[in-house]
Amino acid sequence: MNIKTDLPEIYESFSEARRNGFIKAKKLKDKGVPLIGTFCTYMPQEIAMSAGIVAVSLCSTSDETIGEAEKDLPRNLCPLIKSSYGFGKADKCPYFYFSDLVIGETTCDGKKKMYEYLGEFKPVHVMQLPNTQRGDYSFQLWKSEIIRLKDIIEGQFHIEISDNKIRDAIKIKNRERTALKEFYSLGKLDPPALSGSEIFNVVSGAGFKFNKETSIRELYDLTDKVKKDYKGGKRLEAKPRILVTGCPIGGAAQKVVKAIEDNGAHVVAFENCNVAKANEVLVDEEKDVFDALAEKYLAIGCSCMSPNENRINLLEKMIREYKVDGVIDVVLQACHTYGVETFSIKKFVKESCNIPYISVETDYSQSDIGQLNTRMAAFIEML
Ligand code: BJ8
Repeated sequence: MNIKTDLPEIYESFSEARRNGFIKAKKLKDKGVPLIGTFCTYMPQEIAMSAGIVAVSLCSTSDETIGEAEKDLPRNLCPLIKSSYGFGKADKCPYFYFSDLVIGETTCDGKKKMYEYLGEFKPVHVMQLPNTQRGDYSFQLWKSEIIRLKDIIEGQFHIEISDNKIRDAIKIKNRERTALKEFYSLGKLDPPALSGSEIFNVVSGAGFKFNKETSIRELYDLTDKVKKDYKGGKRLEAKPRILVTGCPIGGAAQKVVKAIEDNGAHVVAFENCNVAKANEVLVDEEKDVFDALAEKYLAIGCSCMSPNENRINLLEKMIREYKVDGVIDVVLQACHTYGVETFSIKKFVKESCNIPYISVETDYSQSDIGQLNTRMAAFIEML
């Protein structure tokens, strides 16, 4: 059953949000609203929101500008990094074009070195992210970097950001995360109510809805509609249930999700940044705002952290809650941190959760689609 056609227009509005957002971004700029471009989940969006600035995720998910990037960067580099740089260099990303400031973080080596070059096309501020979540010194460094970000935004845009404004932004962002979680938790239904691609498109699209109140309302409307239809008997055929983890998989890398779905399984859960990694944990609304933001964002379980226990903790919880039959770990070509981490994730999934695991390395080209289909079919066959 293709449930997509039965979903309300809201579904389309989320799926198309990134493209429709180009015009909205221009209108906001025309009204004098500043835009900040971001690349990573570690960027504390509440700081931008509290200044009345729109934070938007920059183009980094297609191979369109990789050729341009490879004139300056090594070919054997993660496609996400090459794409990010290429869009900036070629000036082909409307969000990059409209951004007054770009925020990067010292996550992986390739990204932090790339930001040095990106600074030639736009003002770039790089937040110094610690490489470990352990120890008070890491927490204090990250907290001071969040305060520095606030100071830089205040200086560049001549805006004063009060603690109360940050607290208000924390509350809105928490409400958005809760609405997103209500929606993507529909993946827990067994048999599923909707496909993994549909879940993924809505959650990714929400990042390009600049009016958070409207977005939150639409997410609840959509969740209610799916639940009502499910009770009425609209459900997908039962198939093996897959959790996808690893590198971000938006845009071109979504081909992996398609290959899973085309070869007889459902993706019911996404641990990646695009879905759970960013939204599962809320910001504490009672604490000092900088303590609370530092705590939430530093706890993100990305492979650039050493050790990275929080990824394992989230995986354990999701494998259990979503009744997962197999885990597929997606590694973008030349991503060393996620690549090296496949060893510990495989061990954890197979030995502690007793379910099958496979890792796949891919890039943004279409050249490995045949190979992806073969590998996914073989993996799903044995579930
Ligand atoms: S918090 S996952 S968005 S860093 S895939 S560029 S790590 S070589 S994207 Fe990421 Fe932030 Fe982590 Fe999330 Fe480097 Fe690997 Fe490329 Fe990566």
